[in-house]
Amino acid sequence: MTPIANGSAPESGVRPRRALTILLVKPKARLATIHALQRFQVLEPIELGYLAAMVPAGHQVAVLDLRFSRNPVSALQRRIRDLAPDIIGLTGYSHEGSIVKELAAHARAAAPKALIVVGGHHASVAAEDYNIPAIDLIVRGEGCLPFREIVEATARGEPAEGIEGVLGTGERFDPAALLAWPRFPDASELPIPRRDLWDHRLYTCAWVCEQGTPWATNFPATSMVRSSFGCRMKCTFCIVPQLCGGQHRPRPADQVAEEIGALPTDHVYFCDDENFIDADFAMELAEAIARRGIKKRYFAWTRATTVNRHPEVFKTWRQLGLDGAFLGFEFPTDEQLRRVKKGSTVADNANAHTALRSAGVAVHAAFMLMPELSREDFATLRGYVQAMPPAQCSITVCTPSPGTEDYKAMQSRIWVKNPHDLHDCMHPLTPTKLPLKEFCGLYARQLAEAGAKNPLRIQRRPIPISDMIRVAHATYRFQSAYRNLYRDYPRELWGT
Ligand code: B12
Ligand code: SF4
Repeated sequence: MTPIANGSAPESGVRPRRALTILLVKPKARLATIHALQRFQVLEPIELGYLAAMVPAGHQVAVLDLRFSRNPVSALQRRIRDLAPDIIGLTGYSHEGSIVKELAAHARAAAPKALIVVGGHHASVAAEDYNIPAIDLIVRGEGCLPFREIVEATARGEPAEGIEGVLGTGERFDPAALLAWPRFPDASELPIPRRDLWDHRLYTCAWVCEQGTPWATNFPATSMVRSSFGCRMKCTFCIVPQLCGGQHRPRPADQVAEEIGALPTDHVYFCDDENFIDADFAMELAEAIARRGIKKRYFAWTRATTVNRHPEVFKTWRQLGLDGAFLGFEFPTDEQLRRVKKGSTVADNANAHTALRSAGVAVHAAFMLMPELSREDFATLRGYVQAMPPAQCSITVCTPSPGTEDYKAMQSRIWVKNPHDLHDCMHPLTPTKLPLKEFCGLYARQLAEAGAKNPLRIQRRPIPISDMIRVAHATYRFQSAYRNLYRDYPRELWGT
């Protein structure tokens, strides 16, 4: 059972009138593709840890991660019965939007007096979807400060109104508020997430590196750390430029280093949008970590152009323990890269790949498929991946996030009733040129072939038997989830 803990944030001058109990919930996804992904990687509910850290002292907070529940609805009902929460907070990505609404309805039935608040990516980009009676408040954007104000108002017995970034529902829902993106707070105002609210050993990640230690696990317990927000680039399929106004905003380096030093795990997955785009900050953070003598392993997201401009940053970070870097390769041709304003070329990707590997950093190469791909286009991608040096590959389908110009442009062609339900970046949202079933078959085959490029497979280093079984099982489930993803569509769209 997840521990309950007292809120830890210092009070901001207003004494709580009533001690509240707060339950924060991470939903369990419905799609088999996401379950398959989670067999390789299931990371901390860090967004809930952030919110919990903002709850003023004197209130009680618990985190319920339903990803581990066989029956999420009864797990939620049980927890509500045990805790009788005054506030229930739910987070969710777009593909979880319907699940969040269902959970909110169950929560409402189980705790009719509780305030039900939703936040997370779907709330930020499609708040109108949450305008239902089971939900009281919708928080858009960074939730720490608004959540704290919601808790304080509720403790005073006042309605949580007029808080920036917070929308009421029903008659209080204000569509005009959606015209502007929520502003990001000063990064230094954010707290250190409460990681004591979950068991860190549950959160593991298939760890990629160029030279692994014999018999070390492939799935170490991993913590997430956010060292910055946002990205300066403007790729047209990505929501980050809107959410962060095109700015990259680092947290104070010493604060991040302190947080890393106190982590319960040796492995750190950075959940920044782009970790190294500000080379000065990247070096400052490296310095702050090195000065404290912190020894951890790191995985971070970056761009080819960042690597090529600042190879020295990656050499320094390699010495600190950077094992792997996520690079958005996206497409195998310059024409496709230009179309999404990626700001890099095929040659940039290849150079960055070589530079990282020669520094000893393994590459996670992320590709996207366009729904319009023909058999020849799939063959081009196959050839490209086959010729590439070793890399852990991921392949998604380009499905721009709601809120982007690309999403608006494709909206009239969306071929399913509730696109949010399939918005896991693996389900094509517009018609595929090939019959959908064939598209899925080629997609699964491409993933299988790309899997053979994984440095971990190439190393052939001995791993624990339990890991071998886990990898074999996860790979089988992964393949079949992708081959069969057409089944998530109405039968008439499957094609022959
Ligand atoms: C790290 C990351 C991952 C990690 C792990 C995330 C995790 N915890 O499991 C991995 C690599 C596994 C991953 C996977 C996926 N991801 Co991802 N990921 C990110 C990334 C880069 C950072 C997310 C993060 O952890 N941020 C740090 C936390 C602290 O911030 P936060 O989540 O925004 O939470 C704050 C606010 O949103 C708000 N808030 C959140 N919840 C709540 C709840 C309440 C009640 C309140 C009041 C406020 C609130 O306050 C929080 C506190 O700071 C984002 C990009 C981005 N800019 O956020 C994409 C992003 C979230 N991912 C996205 C997607 C699509 C996916 C995948 C579906 C992609 C795929 N096919 O692989 C999968 C799905 C995973 C899943 N389990 O469902 C999209 C979501 C789009 C959408 N509209 O939903 C994003 C925005 C990327 C993008 N550019 O489009 N992801
Ligand atoms: S895809 Fe990556 S590089 Fe492009 S805008 Fe989004 S975060 Fe930045």
